[in-house]
Amino acid sequence: MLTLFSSDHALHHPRTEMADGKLVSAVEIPSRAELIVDAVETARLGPIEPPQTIEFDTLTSVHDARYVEFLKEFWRAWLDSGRDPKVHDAFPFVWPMHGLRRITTRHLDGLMGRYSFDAGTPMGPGTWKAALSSAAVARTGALRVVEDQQPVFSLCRPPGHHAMPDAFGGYCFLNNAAIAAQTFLDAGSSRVAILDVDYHHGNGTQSIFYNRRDVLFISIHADPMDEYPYFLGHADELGAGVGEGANLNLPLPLGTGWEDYKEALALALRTVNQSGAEALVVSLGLDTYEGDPISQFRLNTLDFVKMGAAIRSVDKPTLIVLEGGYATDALASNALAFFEGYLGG
Ligand code: OKP
Ligand code: ZN
Repeated sequence: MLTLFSSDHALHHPRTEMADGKLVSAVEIPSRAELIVDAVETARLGPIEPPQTIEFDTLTSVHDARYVEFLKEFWRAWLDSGRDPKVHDAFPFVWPMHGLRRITTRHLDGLMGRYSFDAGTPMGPGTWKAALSSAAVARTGALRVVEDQQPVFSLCRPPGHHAMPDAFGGYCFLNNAAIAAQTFLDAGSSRVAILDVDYHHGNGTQSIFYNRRDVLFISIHADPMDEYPYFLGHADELGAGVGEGANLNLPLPLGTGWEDYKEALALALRTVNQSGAEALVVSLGLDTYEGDPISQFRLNTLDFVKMGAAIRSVDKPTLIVLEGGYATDALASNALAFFEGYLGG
């Protein structure tokens, strides 16, 4: 299996994030991707290649152009506003909600609030370049699936599934899975399914395609009544307009283990199989692991073998896109376990 990877991911290296009323150590850190790429290499899963450059127009096929412009110009604006160039974790802290106006301000704090939805997603000098490389890894992955008619692994970092049409959050800036799905459509697929198995609901991916029929979004995740992102990912969100019926959320209780997880996965896979989709994008989060530091499901390493095997039963051109997973001591083995099951190793 081909893996796409860009070392530019490491240009985004947050040290801290806002949580529990204080700054705590960041968990979405460069070693995540390094551990997985090393494992792919050591296990000889196949070639590891860099992505092609990605066009601005590709980004704006799923994101608002002014939002993408904001991300691109952020660090320059930070410096121009006279702020500390040594700071590398910048956070928004005021948002245009609850009747406040969604205005694009001159002040950078206003701009950051306009284009974000949480305070847990640090931005620094290299964030844009890293996010761009991650999107390119996803896009090139989809192009290679079309070209080679083989499954491909896009080893994306930073992750993407929380990134909204016009807002960053949840460690995500550009929606890699959405860009991949759109790439399949542009290459001729009439319908694409996205299966999101990250522990957290993919609110960004859902939002991007909520009013569309051509992309079916299916997500298995911790119940947002009890878990981030709280304000989206509930079972009654079914899609809207012509997209009604093209969105399926399968929230599960905190503490869920494989016995219950596999039932939800079977339902999700049946839905994918019956959807008429001509390609599949898997948003693969490894944070459903029992030892994940910020998550509360109970899958073990062997369960990832079973998950990989179950997902492989879908007979469609498939791109696997990396999302979350923060247990650095187990990321390599969990990724390899998934691919062992997926590739029938
Ligand atoms: C990104 B992905 C924990 C706060 C949680 C957001 C989690 C984003 C997860 N102290 N903050 O879906 O893995
Ligand atoms: Zn997650």
